[in-house]
Amino acid sequence: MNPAQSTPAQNEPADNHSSVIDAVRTLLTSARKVLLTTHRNPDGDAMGSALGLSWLLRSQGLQTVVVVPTPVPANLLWMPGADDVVVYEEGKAVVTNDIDLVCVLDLNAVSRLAALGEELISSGRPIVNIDHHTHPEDFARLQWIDTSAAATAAMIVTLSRGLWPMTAEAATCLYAGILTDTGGFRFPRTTSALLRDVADLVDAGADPVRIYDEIYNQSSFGRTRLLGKALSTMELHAGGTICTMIVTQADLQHNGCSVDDTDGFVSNTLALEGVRVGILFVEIPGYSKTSFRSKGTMYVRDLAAEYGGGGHNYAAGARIPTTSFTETVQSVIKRAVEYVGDAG
Ligand SMILES: [Mn+2]
Repeated sequence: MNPAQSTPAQNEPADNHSSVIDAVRTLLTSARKVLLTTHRNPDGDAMGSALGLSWLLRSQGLQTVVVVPTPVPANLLWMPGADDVVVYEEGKAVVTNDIDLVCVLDLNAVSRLAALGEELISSGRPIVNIDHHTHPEDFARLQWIDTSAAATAAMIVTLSRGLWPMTAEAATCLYAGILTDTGGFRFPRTTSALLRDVADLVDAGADPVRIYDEIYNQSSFGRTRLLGKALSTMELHAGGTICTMIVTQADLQHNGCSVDDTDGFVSNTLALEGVRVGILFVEIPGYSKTSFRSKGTMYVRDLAAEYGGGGHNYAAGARIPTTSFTETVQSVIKRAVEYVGDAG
């Protein structure tokens, strides 16, 4: 039983958050033009929360612009508003004079904005941070952090309730964010309250069949072949409680894939009976993009943090510098075995 599920009140419209939610609402509704942004390599929740909030603000007559530090992945380009998203280019200013508020979504550290973060901070504009990751940095004027939220998109649903009517475009984006961050309503924090919110999104026009199809049924042939290769590298450690998976540069090139194509691969490690920790290593020149997943009473956030990474208790990641990818993989596995042993 995970901690979030054992306390049913945690995913209710949180009373302990109500004053900060009110403050966020006040800041957002008093702005004229809001720049919304999210983390590099944006995922479904990053794009879903940014675009979803953008649509809601626009429905209230505000102007918005969504800026991302790195391009929107191909399987999210269908999202309403994705065409108008600005991909940040260093040296090309995005904080124009008319922007009076910056809203940073689904991230807890300025470094995850890459070079865009520096421009936002130095612009001096007030920053609102809405996020559900643990251990947030203190970089915003106003921070609303709810680590019990299944997705940042779910926090936007809470934010809008009783304030702004849900539109079909916003509902579609927010549904996509919740769908992806819960792994299709399977991961911890998939509470009854969340599913009621999701039902409201469907009532407002989100189409579960179409959204699933757009996100999950668009794999290229190369990506599925790459998954096959990755599955064939799986190894068990620590008495079958750790499962590792490896994707090399050669695998990516051979199948015409980029690192984004490995998104979601790691969840296969937790599908094995007895496995409590899953690790995916993707070889990038100079580092290993390392994804950690866990279940039950095992948390991997602290393990990722040992390598300068972070994330959630059950889903975390780190970019681990490498001189030899193979040696890095072996040393992380060794440490993970100790980590699982320590946790008992
Ligand atoms: Mn998220």
